[in-house]
Amino acid sequence: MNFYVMTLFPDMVINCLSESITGRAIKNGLINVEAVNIRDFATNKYKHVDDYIYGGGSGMLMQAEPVYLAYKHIMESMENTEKTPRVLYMTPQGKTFNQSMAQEFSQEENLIFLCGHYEGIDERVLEMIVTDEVSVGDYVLTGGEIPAITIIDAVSRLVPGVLGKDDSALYESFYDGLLEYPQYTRPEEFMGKKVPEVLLSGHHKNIEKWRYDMSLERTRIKRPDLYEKYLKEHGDGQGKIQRN
Ligand code: 4G1
Repeated sequence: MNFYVMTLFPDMVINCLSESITGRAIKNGLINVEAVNIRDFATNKYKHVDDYIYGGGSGMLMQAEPVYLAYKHIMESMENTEKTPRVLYMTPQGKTFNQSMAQEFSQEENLIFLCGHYEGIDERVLEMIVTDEVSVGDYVLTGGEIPAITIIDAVSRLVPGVLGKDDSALYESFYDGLLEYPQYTRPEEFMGKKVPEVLLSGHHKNIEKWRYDMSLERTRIKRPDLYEKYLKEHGDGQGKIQRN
């Protein structure tokens, strides 16, 4: 899967995603991340890509032309363009990103991200190229790069082969809409605090039930919104954790 990121800070994107599981996936050729520096497409000799905002007010806006040229460059460099790729504009005006959007995006072969800075981007180029407006939540940021990195991380781990055998526990959390149950590793006792007895019993049925009960209770207490959604989708909580 190919991710293209249009940004004024390409190093920020590449450096983050070159670490950890996404870094391994890049090395293994399972995903490809290309950060395209919008500044490279400035046509003036000072390489500026922003200007004052028509109608007044404070701050600067990213200009349409370099964004459009960066987009054209990506489209021309692309090998398989039977299907025009989705262009995700990272903006607080977008739909809040969630796991089902991650699943949907992971079906695409190419995804293009557009990251704003300053006060945002000239509306005209957005009208021309953006297919989806996506937000990662309601707070003020300095740019769209960290949201793009967040989405690439969440989507990448759904690409077959990206999660290795030792990462497979990561599959479990959130898959059926519940929070993770409490987990423990060695030693059996830490500063007087013991690992719950059932987990040492080797009784797999009891362990599974304990984990399910803890997941359910933890979700009810910490995330009542997710808990209500889970009950609507799975009935009264008599079911089992589904792993796939
Ligand atoms: C008004 C948050 C402005 C921010 C209201 C989540 C935030 C991109 C995101 C802002 C951004 C609120 C995001 C704000 C984001 C232009 C450059 C927009 C940075 C910018 C709640 C600044 N998910 N924010 N404006 O943060 O890009 O994707």
